[in-house]
Amino acid sequence: MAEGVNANIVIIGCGISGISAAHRLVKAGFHHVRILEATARSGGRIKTGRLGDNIVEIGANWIHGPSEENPVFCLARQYGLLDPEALTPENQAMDVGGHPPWFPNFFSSSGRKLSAEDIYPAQEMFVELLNEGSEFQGQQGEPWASVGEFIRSEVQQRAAEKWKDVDASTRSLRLCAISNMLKVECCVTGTHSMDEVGLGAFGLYKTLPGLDCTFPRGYEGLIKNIMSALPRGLVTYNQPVRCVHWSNTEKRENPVVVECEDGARIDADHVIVTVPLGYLKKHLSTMFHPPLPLHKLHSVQRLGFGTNNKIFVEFDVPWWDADCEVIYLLWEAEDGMVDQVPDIHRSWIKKLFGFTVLKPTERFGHVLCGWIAGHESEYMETLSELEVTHAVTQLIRRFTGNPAITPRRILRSQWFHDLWTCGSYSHLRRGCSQQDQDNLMEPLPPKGSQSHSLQVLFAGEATHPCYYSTVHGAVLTGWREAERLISHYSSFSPSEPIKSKL
Ligand code: 6YU
Repeated sequence: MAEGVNANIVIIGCGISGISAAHRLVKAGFHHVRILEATARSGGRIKTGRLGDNIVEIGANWIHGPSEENPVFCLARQYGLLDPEALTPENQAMDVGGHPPWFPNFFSSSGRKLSAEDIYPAQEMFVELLNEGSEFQGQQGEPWASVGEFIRSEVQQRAAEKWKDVDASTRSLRLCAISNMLKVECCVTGTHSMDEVGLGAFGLYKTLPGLDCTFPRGYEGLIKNIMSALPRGLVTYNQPVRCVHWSNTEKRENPVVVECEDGARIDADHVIVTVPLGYLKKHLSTMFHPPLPLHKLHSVQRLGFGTNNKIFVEFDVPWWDADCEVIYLLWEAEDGMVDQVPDIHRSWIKKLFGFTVLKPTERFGHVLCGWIAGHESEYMETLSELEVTHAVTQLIRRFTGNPAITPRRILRSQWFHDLWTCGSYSHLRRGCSQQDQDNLMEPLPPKGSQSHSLQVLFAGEATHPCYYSTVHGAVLTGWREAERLISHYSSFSPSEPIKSKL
């Protein structure tokens, strides 16, 4: 380990995974750790913004499953960043399987407020199917390739049986609700359509107990607190990396050279790559020299990375119930269990499943967060703020039947067009397996090479085997790769050809 502490370690990306890796390495005594970050800020997809006087989260929103096993919860508690309710044993013990029991309001496209009792049987069936869909993991021969196809086929059969005595209009409404829930799931999973999400691997994603909670003063507080323990100057901002030059053979001097956009070349013993999978997919042909081994390259291409965006909308007065936590918008013609719109340019807004209500009202005023995933969401990003405001206003007027409702202001995220993210988060696309995740996280040079020098390591949310797409997953991958280096040097014998350098 004594020699290891002098190893030059470059981390690409100052999101939570890069910061977590740096933190662990610095704590373990490594002196030469630096982070190269493309943008002018730390945090990556953790990004707190403002809508008027309100704090809003442009990126990550919740701690999913805030309980003892969740490192984000433990850090946030340690730094005093959470409300007292989130810390209670009751909150930590609530196991909701990733679907918090929020109190809903339902509206239909003909301007009616719907009775929740009419919709509940559809919700119940949908959640049951999501749970069943998770059980094919590890078994051979799932009945359908995708979660979307599985849900549609099962709902068709079960509805014919269970809802046979229900009147036609209620049955049709429930099928519209299934369309709406598929759109919700597109947001949760970060995909264009649930038909793109593999059924066989769906169960790989694991939830933790604890009722999801937020950071009352913003998620970026977590970043600031972890960063404050790192040496000053450890991060170089506005320093995008263009290419990582690695070597398939053992080299004594400068095993890796990191080439930056501005032409700077930085020597390193080890590089930890934490760029988002979306960025990696887009720059796959230029980011590594030599190119990634084929098995790794194919896995990067196979794994899914989609878009989920938010549209915050502020009102002078609420048009939803005081206890409402989520608003679902059901299109009455959508009884075909669809989660994609036929003509994106004309009807992209139909993909927005509805809104979550920012609580508590005393803190936020009357602010809703609209959710929209997929290509419709990517198209929304290309429109002006005025066009988005117009579309959202028309939508709300139509669903409430109130032509006077006018938002005070809006703010939307644009993750697909973010140059350094290229989407929102990862999922296991149809055809993917655990092997693809293993390939993605495997260091370079790969297994079977002459060299075991851990030149390039891979962290970031997409590399976590069961908490991908989350902040806690990203933290754990940063720690994992830091530990990989720490144990590499702990087991290091002085005769091995690893050099040290200042
Ligand atoms: C969570 C939540 N949440 C909403 C939205 C988004 C995400 N997530 P980073 O990208 O942070 O860092 C990489 C850095 O690299 C970055 O700074 C770049 O600028 C830099 N970089 C890139 N290229 C570079 C180059 N060439 N050179 C140098 N630097 C470069 N997670 O826990 N709770 O509520 C949400 C949500 C709109 C966009 C989220 C949420 C995801 C997290 O934000 C994300 O995982 C981490 O922040 C990633 O950190 P990182 O370090 O890896 O990358 C079955 C099944 C279902 C599965 N899904 C269920 C879970 C649902 C996920 N939840 C999502 C929901 C919301 C609302």
